Amino acid sequence: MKFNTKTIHGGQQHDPAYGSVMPPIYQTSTYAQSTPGGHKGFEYSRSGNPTRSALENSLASIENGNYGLAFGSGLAAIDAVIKLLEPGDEVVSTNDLYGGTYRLFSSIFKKFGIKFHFIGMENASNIENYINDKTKLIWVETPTNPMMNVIDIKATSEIAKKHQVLLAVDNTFATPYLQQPLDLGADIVMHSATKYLGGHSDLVMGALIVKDKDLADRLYFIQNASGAVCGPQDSFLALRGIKTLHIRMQRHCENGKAVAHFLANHPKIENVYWPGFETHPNHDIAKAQMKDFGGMVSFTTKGNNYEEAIKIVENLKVFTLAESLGGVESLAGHPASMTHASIPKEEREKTGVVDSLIRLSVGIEDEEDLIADLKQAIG
Ligand code: P1T
Repeated sequence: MKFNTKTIHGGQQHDPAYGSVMPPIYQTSTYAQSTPGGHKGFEYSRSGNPTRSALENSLASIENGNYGLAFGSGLAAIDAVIKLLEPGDEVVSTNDLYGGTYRLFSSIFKKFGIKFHFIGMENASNIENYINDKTKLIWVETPTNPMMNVIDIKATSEIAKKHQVLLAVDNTFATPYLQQPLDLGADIVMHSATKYLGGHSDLVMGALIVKDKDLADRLYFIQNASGAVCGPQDSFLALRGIKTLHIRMQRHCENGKAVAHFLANHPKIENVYWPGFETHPNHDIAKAQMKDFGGMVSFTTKGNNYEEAIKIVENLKVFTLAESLGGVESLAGHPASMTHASIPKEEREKTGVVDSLIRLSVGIEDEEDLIADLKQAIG
């Protein structure tokens, strides 16, 4: 089955009871048993729910994995991955990454004795400088949030295999429409399904997808033991969102490209971060591992003026000033004061998250309206 067909049918079957084409929303916490342990595959909805299972099968299918696990948020999914580790273990992580992921690593798991090295991975060979016999995991976000750096997944997976450490890739920005990390050698794919997979800004959810049964069993144990699962209603919505992922992503990419080029030619704009430009430092890697370049674009204004950036995001009318990304509607954010405020100023400025940086999640509206909106807001 090819990708577009998989988004609609992958891992799915019509409901055996009445043949409903979409899985029913099994809004139940528990399931009747004829005798202790005598049930039809489900006993309690933290451990498993048929609507969530339908979603988890779809997730596994679209990422070319064998097992999918759905969580109550993207961070809950990341939390489960780090719980594979023990005190004393070390993680090599991308230095430019979602502020909440940085906060989870540096404020929660550091307390439990796990050490994180936040490093630039634009040149994958740099990763080896931080690997030692305590390293258990490489954590990669690509493209990164918000600087749109691109990391070579295949080269990173070769390093991970050589040192026998796990490689997890946060595929939130790219989605499996653009890149499929498991095929490039990653062990775990993670999503904030809140974003493009859900696609309509109406749910908060996370996902993990793996190929290996033992790893799936260990993650399922954590999912059930820690309990950060998503509910059946949200599972239904995510499943519905995934069915249009391919056509939404196609338009996100077209509009993202138009917006990136408009900004690059604007006299008041300093830098535009988008992997589709030939001048992007890892454009060749993006071209090799991604099908297109996505709908996320970040930029800075000339003079790096905080007040000017704030004025631009306040002036936007079609773009909504809001946290999050990946919905059908265009959103704009100011990472330094919003999504990445939990990273100390000194740290975030090292990776380029300066005061004038604006991040756009380019939606699927008409391109002309988006560009007219940016034009009037930038002035
Ligand atoms: O918000 P949640 O579903 O828990 O997902 C966390 C997360 C993980 N990984 C990436 C790359 C993300 O972008 C996010 C969430 N990001 C935002 C809310 C944001 O506006 O960037």
